[in-house]
Amino acid sequence: MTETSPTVDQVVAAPTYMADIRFFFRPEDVEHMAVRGIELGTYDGAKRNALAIYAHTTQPGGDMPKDEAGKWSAARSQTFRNWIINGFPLGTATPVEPPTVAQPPTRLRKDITTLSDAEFDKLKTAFTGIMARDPAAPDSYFALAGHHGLPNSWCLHREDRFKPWHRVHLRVFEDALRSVPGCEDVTLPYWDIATALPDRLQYPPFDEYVLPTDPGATLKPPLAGYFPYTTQRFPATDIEQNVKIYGVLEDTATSLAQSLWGAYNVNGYQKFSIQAHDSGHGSIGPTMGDQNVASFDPVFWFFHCNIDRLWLSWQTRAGATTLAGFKTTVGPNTDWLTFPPFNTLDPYTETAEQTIEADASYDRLELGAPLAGAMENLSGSMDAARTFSFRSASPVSVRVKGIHRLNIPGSFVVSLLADGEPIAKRFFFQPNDPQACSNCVKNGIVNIDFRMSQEQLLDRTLTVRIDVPRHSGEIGTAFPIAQAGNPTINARLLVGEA
Ligand SMILES: [Cu+2]
Repeated sequence: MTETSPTVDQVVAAPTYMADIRFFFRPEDVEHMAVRGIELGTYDGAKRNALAIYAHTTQPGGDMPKDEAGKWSAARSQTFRNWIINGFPLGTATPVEPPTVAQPPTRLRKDITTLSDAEFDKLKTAFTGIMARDPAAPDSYFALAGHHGLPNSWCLHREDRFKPWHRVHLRVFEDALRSVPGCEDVTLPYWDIATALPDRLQYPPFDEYVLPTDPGATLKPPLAGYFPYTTQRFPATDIEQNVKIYGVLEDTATSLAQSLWGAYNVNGYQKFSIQAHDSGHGSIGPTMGDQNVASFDPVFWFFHCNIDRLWLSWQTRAGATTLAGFKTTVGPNTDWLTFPPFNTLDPYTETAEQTIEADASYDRLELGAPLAGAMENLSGSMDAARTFSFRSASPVSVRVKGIHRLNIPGSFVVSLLADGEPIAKRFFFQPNDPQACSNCVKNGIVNIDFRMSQEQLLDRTLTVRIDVPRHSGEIGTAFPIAQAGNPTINARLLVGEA
């Protein structure tokens, strides 16, 4: 990987995988051993093969790596030995300086509020250009939005390939913008959702989109209800309020502090960034909150550009901007990343592993606070060989676990109530008829995680409620919990290695 260890070559008494050991293996070493079926590039691989690694790399006599420059120093071998003796601690990532890229990506994406008037005019020309194309043309706005929503619904949400799929989706859309005459160098700007909805997105062609044809008509059976259709958004002040109510910025901050990419639906960067994404969708409007049509609202592209920027921010913090670096943050299962057909991103030809090294750069990444210290790797359970301690500041994870989302007719809101008063809410983004969405069906059972402080919960009675905002019939929007697959509520005090 291009990232290098923050520690100089000296013995580390209490090394961890994330802070020290993962930097000991060069991409060429990992590749070289992978062909022999020996995995060095992940935590599990390094742990499993630790004794053999130690024997083959320790001098004198160690025969790996083959080249003189790659030989391990006595200090490195001792550090590795300490890691084995201490029981292979995983630890947390120590944010490293952004790697210097030999050739920075040519596409620089900027904050939409900072575009010059000329740049903004060009962006308008590009959007207007693709919106005016025949909806049947593959590079029309209608067709490209239809990759994500109706009629194709190829988008991968709530699964491991969510971020890779959307990274390609954005680039393909940007390519279409660039195919408009005079817009060859245009890039898609982002809207930083931590700031109010920019004025610039509240006027044509960015305020709304009128569907030129029925996106449900070509489905078998046809899906009614989306034609005629004009995208709808909440007023900017409501959006700002919703972003707060749904904890979008909290989940984003939690995601950026994670050491590990994590497993889908369970932990790590993924878990909290997907939650923040979903809640962002729900904050913006009825169209953005409905997976069938969200991508037709022009704000979708600026919102998702920001999601991609946040992903690159996390990658940079966690030392995960290269494929080798990224793999050190992923758990034992990397099939979704590298093993066909589990890594495909239909309809695009790229596979998940090809999206890790970003093809665009951003004028600003979120590299704030955690850069000063370690990131976190908190969990509700820990290897008995490791030491941990409870602190009064330890957060509590309240997980609403096992929600059968396919039973729920549309996007929904999960609220955590203490003594009957909502203390936190999260929005879950899905189509109105999730049973008809094949990607949804593959991940039908989901969890929502609330990360709370102990004071918010102590001596209070906790309950959960599910609402479906688009249903506001006689009984209101409440959805019977029992019909959502009888989810359980798990509360766990989160601990890290002491
Ligand atoms: Cu989205």
